[in-house]
Amino acid sequence: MPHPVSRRGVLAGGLATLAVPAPPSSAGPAGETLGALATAKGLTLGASFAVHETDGPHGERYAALYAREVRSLTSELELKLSVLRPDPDTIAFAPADRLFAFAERQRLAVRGHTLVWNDDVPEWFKALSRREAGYMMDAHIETVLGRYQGRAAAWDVVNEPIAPWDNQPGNLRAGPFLTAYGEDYIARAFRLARTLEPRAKLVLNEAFTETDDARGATFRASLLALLRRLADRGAPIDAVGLQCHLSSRHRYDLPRFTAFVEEIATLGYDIHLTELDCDDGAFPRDIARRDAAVARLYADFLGAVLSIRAVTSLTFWQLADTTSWLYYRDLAERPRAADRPRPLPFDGTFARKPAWTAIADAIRAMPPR
Ligand code: 9MR
Repeated sequence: MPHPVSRRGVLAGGLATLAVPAPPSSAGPAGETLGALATAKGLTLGASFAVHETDGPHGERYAALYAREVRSLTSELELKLSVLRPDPDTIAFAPADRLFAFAERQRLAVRGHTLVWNDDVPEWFKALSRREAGYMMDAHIETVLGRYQGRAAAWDVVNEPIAPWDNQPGNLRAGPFLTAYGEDYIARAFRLARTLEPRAKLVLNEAFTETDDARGATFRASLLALLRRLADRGAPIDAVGLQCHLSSRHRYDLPRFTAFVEEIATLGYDIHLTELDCDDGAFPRDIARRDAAVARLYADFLGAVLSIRAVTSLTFWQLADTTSWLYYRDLAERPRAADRPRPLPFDGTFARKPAWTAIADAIRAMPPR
């Protein structure tokens, strides 16, 4: 998927230590945070976090929002191959080191994202021979897990293995890892990860399974078939991550989607909702109506999916509208637009939106884990 250069450029920031101020009054009564509500039900609640955001003008408020509202951080950029390995001779650990340090200071868990993804691969890596790419996959997993051993609660070991448009057997995504080892790259990555991380939850993370259309149906069927093949081979996978980038442009059949989630659960996996947000581009322009429509989609979706006890973790893709990938993408594509995406539970001033209330209500209503 595309990534605005502007976000990359700022990743090289220094090792600033952040003093996190007391929560602002908008935090509401003590304990009234999404993280606390979820913890009381046995659900881990988190959000993706981009450490360079803490260097911006809103850095302290951004850090405070995370420290207060969530229990877990997913690295949005810091552990990706393109960030960690900008060229063959460099391993750029500084951004990920900062992220782990922040999480540990705030006593937040980390979801490491991601070790093996046939996308967002740097150009030099794409030029490797098959053998070299295979060697590098193994070395990358060993290097990254070796450095952060025992410090992440979960790892998205393999991200987005399915891509029907690549026309590969099993609808697998093409790329250097598939080329190097064939489908076995997936089981191999998990086996290797398990040797270094005996306790962390090892996750296979996938996109596009949610919608009620041909693409959603293909992703659901392909993922279930892949999970069965991986189970047959004894791949040490603990949980399946469903990204859940919801959109105003798509239709959802929630009974059908929850039946699919139940089927994953019956295969013996936990389910992590890993990247929840809502692209509101096709909702009404009026902000009150738009926010209400986003809140309704969150309420309907979470009301259905959180009823399944095998869903043990819920992560938003960022928390505030103005740090969302959708916001940055819109800024790049429509620099002069007056309206911007509002996909998340907090607005650009980090105040709660109706979506926050809808999410809180869904967590209050769900059965405990
Ligand atoms: O939000 C992320 C964006 O800032 C990056 O530029 C992009 C490429 O690394 O990845 C985005 O996050 C993606 C995630 O890693 C995998 N699922 C889809 C997410 C949104 O594109």
